Amino acid sequence: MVRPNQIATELPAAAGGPGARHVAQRPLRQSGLLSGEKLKRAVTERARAEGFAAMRVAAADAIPLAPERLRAWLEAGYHGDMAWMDERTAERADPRALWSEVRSVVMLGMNYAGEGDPLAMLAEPDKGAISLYARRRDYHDVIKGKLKSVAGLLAARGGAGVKVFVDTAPVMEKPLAQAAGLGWQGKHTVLVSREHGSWLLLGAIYTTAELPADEPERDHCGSCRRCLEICPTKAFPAPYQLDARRCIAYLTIEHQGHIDAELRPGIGNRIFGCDDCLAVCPWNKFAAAAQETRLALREELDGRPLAELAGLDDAAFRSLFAGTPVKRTGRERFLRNVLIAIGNSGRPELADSAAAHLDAPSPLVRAMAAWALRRLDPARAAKLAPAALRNEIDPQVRAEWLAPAGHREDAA
Ligand code: B12
Ligand code: SF4
Ligand code: SF4
Repeated sequence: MVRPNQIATELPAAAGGPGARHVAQRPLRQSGLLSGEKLKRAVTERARAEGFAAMRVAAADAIPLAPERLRAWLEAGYHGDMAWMDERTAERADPRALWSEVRSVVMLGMNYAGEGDPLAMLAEPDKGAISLYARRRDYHDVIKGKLKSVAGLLAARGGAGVKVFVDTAPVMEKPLAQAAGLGWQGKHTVLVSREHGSWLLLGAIYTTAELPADEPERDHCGSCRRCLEICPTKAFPAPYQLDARRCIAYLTIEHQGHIDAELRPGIGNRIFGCDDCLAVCPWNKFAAAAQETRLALREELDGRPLAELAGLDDAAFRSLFAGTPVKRTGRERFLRNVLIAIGNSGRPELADSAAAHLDAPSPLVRAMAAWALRRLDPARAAKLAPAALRNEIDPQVRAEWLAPAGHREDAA
């Protein structure tokens, strides 16, 4: 998951990144440098010590199908309003276009499996379900620091240039991870590992070192279709293809505008991200719970009452979600999501929580407050509508008040 304003800061300015700077500051003692298998072994040991569950290497030219596949995905419009996915596409699809000197790509995976059923909260519609990756410290911060440590060793012991990436740069992490043999891209498009199931977060180190490449992993999905069938918003036009515009992760995290009425019921009580297609994968049975303490789950974030979440003011929102990916999305979009969950809850007692936001400064929030109230307490909404419409100038908020009862999303 990426924010456009982070792309630039994610790319180390100096050609070698932090590790290379380290090298440049010291005279190279050529005799002490490692190469080939020995260097790879030293890097693997450091990766293990930093808590990575898996590490493997791909050659820089290992994803020849990526440019065509990325182009097809973008041409289909599946990226929605993530305009940054349609920028720097040559660099994204080929590591050598991003950095001409790169020879090897070290791919690393951090296990974030939980202990219980990741979908348990979906059975409690008056509570908010937050996806597993987001109920903890932001992985970008945690993994970036660890990647720098591994890259630093690679630079110091191999005399190599390095750049580190986690999520926010034009890098196709999943195809690279498959090419390196960390796992394969399942039919849900996420990388699945035979040891860790769907629960690996990825990071990459580009390096000028020629490291021995590992074998790519092959597809082990077989005839299984579980992930495709469970998707609540039917976001897979075909196996191995995701239309992000219909994916709840995109809608609740990346999408800045109003969420289409047709898609709202499928969102249920998922207020930040979605784990459904990942959680049903049979390969998860081999996954052990995450050990990395800096990625420890913050249990208190799971299943908070929607009424409480809708009542958080800005300071309380920031304090509750400090350090997590939820905070980055901001309170306005968070409230939009919470109000959709309230509208989906089927609990008339939550109507007050919706009504409390009818006069919110943000049209995004006002619109979803009207939608939720109309679903939970149509009679009260009908009484309030004339006054609301007299004062409302935003066309999309007006449209929520004026949509015919039982409008199209109820048929979805
Ligand atoms: C954009 C993005 C999103 C978008 C789009 C997701 C997508 N599938 O592209 C949205 C916002 C929806 C999203 C959601 C999520 N994301 Co995200 N996201 C990214 C990001 C930044 C880029 C992904 C990308 O390049 N997409 C473009 C398309 C073209 O690439 P693709 O999915 O690889 O598409 C391939 C297939 O279509 C394939 N293909 C096409 N036809 C065929 C045919 C066959 C036969 C085969 C085999 C393949 C195939 O070819 C394409 C190229 O390889 C990456 C980080 C990064 N820089 O890589 C994280 C990343 C993929 N996200 C991640 C996570 C954790 C998630 C969520 C689980 C979060 C959540 N719980 O809510 C969900 C998962 C939803 C899902 N089912 O994908 C992790 C996944 C880790 C892993 N194990 O794979 C990543 C790698 C971030 C990280 N550093 O860990 N994400
Ligand atoms: S994350 Fe959820 S909405 Fe997105 S594709 Fe998977 S199941 Fe569908
Ligand atoms: S649920 Fe089945 S089809 Fe989907 S990724 Fe896992 S094994 Fe593949």
